This record gives sequence, C-alpha cells and structure tokens, in this order.
Amino acid sequence: MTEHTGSVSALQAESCEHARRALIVVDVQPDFMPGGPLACAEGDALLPGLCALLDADHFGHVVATQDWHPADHISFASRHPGWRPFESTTLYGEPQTLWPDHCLQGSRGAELHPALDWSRADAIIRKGTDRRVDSYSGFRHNIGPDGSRPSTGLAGWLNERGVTHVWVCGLAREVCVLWTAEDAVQAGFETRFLWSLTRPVSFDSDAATRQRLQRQGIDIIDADFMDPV
Ligand code: VGL
Ligand code: ZN
Repeated sequence: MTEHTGSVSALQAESCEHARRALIVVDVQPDFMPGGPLACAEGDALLPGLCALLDADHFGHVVATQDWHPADHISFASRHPGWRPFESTTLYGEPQTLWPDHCLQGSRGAELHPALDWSRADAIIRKGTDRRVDSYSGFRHNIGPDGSRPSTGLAGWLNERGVTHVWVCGLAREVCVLWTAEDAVQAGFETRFLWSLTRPVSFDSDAATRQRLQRQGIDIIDADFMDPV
C-alpha cells in the first residue's frame, strides 16, 4: 500500500509505459456539481486539476463515464411513493439508496461538463440507461432483476488495448468512483485512486471510503495534480 504525496511525478515514476495507462473519468457532469440536484461537496473544485491532467497527456487512453438515466429510473426517490431522496431501501435483494432525479438523458445537467476538453476521451460509457437497474461502476451495472451484474464491456475494451494500469477520478468519490475502482482491481488492473480529483456527496463517508480502498489494495494518490511538473 503506497501513499503518493508528490505531484505529477507520482505518475511519471510509474514503471509502465504510456500505452498501458488509462485514465477513467467518472461522471463529471453538471448535475453532480454545486447547485445541481445531486451535488457533491466542492464538486467543481476538481475541474482545474482535471483539465490540467488531461492536457498533460500522461495516459495512453482516456475513458469517460456518463450517468444517463431515463425519466422514470428506478433509483429516483420520485418513483417510490412515500420515500425521500437519500433514504435507503432494498432492490433485488441489495441495499439501494434512493436519489433525487438527476442526469436525465438529453438534459443540460447530464452533459459531460463543458469546462473540460472531452475530445481527449477515447471512449464514453453511458450507464444507468436501463430504467430497472442502477449503475455506479463503469465496469458493471448494479444488481438487476435477474440477480446478475452485467458488464459494460469496459474491461474488455481496456484489455484489448493492452492497458494494465488505471487511474480513476471524478464524482462521486464514495459512489461511482469507488465502485469503478473496486471493479477495476477485480478485473485485474493495477488501480490508483486520484483522491484529490474526486469529491464525495458527503465528506462523512471519507474514512470508510479510504478503508475500502486500502483493504482492496487500491493505491490512494493524494497529489495535487495542479502542481507544475
Ligand atoms: C452517482 C448516485 C447516483 C455518481 C450516480 O456518479 O456517483 N451517484 N448516480
Ligand atoms: Zn445516477
């Protein structure tokens, strides 16, 4: 378990070559920013650092995920009479948090955030498109009515390109970024969590998030990627 505290040098010191590295940018969308319906605390604070990281071209591959829900998505509290946003219920035998309506397909709040240069993304994975199934991780959907967690195809996409190391960042730290990192390591990728380029729905979750990452051998990189090289 390594905790990197340097700046971008932590990336440059990586032994693997450029083509083997992928950056996964999770759900950087206006609805998760302050003022949005499912705002992350300081959600917009990661934008300058992420912009600089994309410009620095440290990665052979960049993948973005985009939360992209139909209006009647099952994760919305509004679909469950008597329930309020952020309450936890059970869905297909697993705990399910009920969320405010967010990231409606085609809406402004569901766009990839306009402050970033998405032309650098080689692939965009849309998730949460099936009204019956929530989808946190970029790799696998949450549990569905048949009890399975179907793949999005992302692990295959990365494997076919020879990627061995992935860095994850984006929103929300304790939800979609965490689940993406956990699935990345399970799929066999060396996985780094770019802590300072994530923000949580609630900072109260931070200790538990760190514990889960550490238990699974996911490196937490605290570096401030806005530092000059
Ligand atoms: C997310 C809750 C619901 C996320 C997406 O991007 O972390 N959280 N949908
Ligand atoms: Zn969602």
